[in-house]
Amino acid sequence: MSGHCSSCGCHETCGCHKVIVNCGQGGGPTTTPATEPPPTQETPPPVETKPTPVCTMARVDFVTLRVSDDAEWGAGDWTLVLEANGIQEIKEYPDNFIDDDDGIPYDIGVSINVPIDQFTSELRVKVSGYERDSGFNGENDILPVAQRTWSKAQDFGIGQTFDVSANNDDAAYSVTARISCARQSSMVLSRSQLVRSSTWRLDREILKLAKHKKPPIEITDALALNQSIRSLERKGWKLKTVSENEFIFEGLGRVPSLRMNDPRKPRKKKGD
Ligand SMILES: [Ca+2]
Ligand SMILES: [Ca+2]
Ligand SMILES: [Ca+2]
Repeated sequence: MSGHCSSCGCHETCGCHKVIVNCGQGGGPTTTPATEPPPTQETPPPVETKPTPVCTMARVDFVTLRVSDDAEWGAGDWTLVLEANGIQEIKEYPDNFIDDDDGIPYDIGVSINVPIDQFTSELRVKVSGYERDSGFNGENDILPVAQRTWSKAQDFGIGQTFDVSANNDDAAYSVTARISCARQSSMVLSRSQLVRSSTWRLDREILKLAKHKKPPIEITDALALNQSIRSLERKGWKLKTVSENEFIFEGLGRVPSLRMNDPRKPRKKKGD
């Protein structure tokens, strides 16, 4: 191939493809005249953000217990069974600790981490337990089951604080629980995606400036990149690492979708 170059008469450093394009006159071998790329529109790079999981580990905090019937003549002896997607923790209160006459919330202070992967369809928060009885008092009193299920569509209840309550003949109570994301997921974006998602906004900004007869700003890749990073930060996604062309963000909540083009279609003139 380099032989083509020299016979073309171009200076030595030129590449073969350039030779044919630049030195057509009179010249060198025209073996492959169609080397110039066809004038097709540059296909836009894939614009979707990678569908990484939003939260890979949810945390359910069982915060407080309120009791309106303690299942005992005096104060009750409660054992709570706390559950999130089948993972159990036991909270045992001391004897005579739970008294519906108190009318106060009792601390629970139990957290359960629930892994979330692509097969997880829901997050079920469940409370059950018993009021301890023995001897003269007979068998334990079974506490009614209080539960709530959050679907994947509800983002597994992440960010929610809520009460579950239940009652039966023996006992009545409610538990306040809170779901948060314990492990943040990451989002990987390329430099060109980040630049592109801000460039059209900056373009629009320039039009606005022109309309108000203000001096234009110079759009550079660095400026656009910086704008995108800051905009993601405002949405709760922090730039964690940059490796080669990949920008890795960590955040909470839904992965934001980046808009790559101006959603406003250019206005058509009448008659078009
Ligand atoms: Ca009892
Ligand atoms: Ca009582
Ligand atoms: Ca008891």
